[in-house]
Amino acid sequence: MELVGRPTVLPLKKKPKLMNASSPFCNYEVKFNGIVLFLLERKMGASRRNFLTNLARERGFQIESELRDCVTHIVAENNSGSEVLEWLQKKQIVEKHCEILDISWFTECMGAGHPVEIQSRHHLVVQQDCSASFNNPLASSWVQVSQYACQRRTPLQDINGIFTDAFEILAENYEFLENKGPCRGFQRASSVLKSLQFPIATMNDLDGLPLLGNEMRTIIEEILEDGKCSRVLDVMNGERYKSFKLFTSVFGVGLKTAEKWYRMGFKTIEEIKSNPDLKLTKMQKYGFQYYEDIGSFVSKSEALAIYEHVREVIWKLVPDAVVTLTGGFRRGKEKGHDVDIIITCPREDKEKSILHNTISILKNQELLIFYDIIESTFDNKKLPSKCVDALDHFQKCFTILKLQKKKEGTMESMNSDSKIRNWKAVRVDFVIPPYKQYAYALLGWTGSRQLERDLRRYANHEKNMMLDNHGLYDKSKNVFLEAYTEQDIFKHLGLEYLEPWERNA
Ligand code: DCT
Ligand code: MG
Repeated sequence: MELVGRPTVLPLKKKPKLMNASSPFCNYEVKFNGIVLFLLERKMGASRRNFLTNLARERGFQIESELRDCVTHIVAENNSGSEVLEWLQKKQIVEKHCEILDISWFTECMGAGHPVEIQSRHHLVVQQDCSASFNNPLASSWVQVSQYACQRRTPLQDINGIFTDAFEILAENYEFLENKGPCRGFQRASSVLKSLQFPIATMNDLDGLPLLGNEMRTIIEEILEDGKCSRVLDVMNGERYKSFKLFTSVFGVGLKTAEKWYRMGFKTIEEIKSNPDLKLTKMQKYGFQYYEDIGSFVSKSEALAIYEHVREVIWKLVPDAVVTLTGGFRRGKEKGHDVDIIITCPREDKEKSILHNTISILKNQELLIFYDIIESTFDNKKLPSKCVDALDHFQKCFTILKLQKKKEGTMESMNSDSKIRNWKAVRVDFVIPPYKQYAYALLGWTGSRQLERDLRRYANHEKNMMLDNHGLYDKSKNVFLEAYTEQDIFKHLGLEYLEPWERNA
């Protein structure tokens, strides 16, 4: 049985069966128009309700003693959102567009002497049995929290960051230990919390949420009580975690190299950089040389400046080329660790020459610090990969480009070396799919990684299909499904479309 946890702002459907009169006996001065309160007597008791009613009226709030049409805010004490709903249902009230709020909002209003802004913590949360939602007209518009990120809308703003940060540190630690199972478990749990539109304030708020096992609940409970989790702090202070975090922050350094350097006893970037015996790849050499630039975030305006420059270069070569800024910036992020650009052309095979020509122009413009071209091994007859993390086979290029600074000294977090130069080294990735695969490549490169994994899992487990960055294969019909837009792909999968900024899973 899946349960639902949502705050209560109720757009309830169907015809109203409310009392029609609108405050005919309002014999006190109303100071705040447009706000009409109703205090629920249930669990509050008649005498406290009377007392609070008089108090609010003295302060100029309109309070109705019956649930009339004009009521805009229902305030309850010691009730959950579900209990209030049940009460409304019993009263056969099937339509009411109003806020259902906890007494804390009312108390804050009384303290302030005026209506205070409603925060998500003021909303009462509903735990709703989904099987009941079919019979329950109040709940029919509510969506169950799915175990798949592609069935959840996940905006950029994460109001449960205190929990998701903790889960992500634990996931990362398991990744460093190459222990995939618990790593995925924490990543998925974090992703579920990221999709919530209310902050977790009590353990009851977790009721019905998928993928939150006892281990996760214990951590949430500890954070709710202490504001921190000792297990997470221990991980963060662990030597292995600290070293892996540091080493993998260098461009070109993966888990294997990090493991090697950790075993060799290195602790700092300087130690590695200055050790003549270490054989570094070209990528790693540049990674160390521009460590500070690359390690400082790329801002959205920097990403746009690079994207627009590259697009101009490409359009001079191929005027009808499609050039799209993708990755985190397409999802609305304000900063990222790199710039992801996807390039194609509607004219068949015309995309094939774009990358090499673009690279030579960037070289001539002296903007190219480093590049590594990976040629395409894409085969359009091959079935999509079964592995949810499989990389694609399109032609691509990993680069470090020089981004000209607009004004001297405008960039923050520059080291002394980069203060003298008028450019910043930025990581830029290019991927060049054929036009027929563009929509799949765009969906894949827009991310987030968790969303991509869940799209693939969903296709496989729920639709008997195989999805990757190259295409979607329907195993029941033995056909590849064509798609020219991301909307086409969501439609093939029977999913509601998610805008890029709703994919921050
Ligand atoms: N991706 C992919 N294959 C790769 C690398 C990435 O399909 N070889 C996908 C997953 C997410 C997306 O492309 C962009 O990758 P990143 O740049 O790593 O992620 P991001 O969301 O852009 O994060 P950041 O803002 O830190 O760059
Ligand atoms: Mg990126």
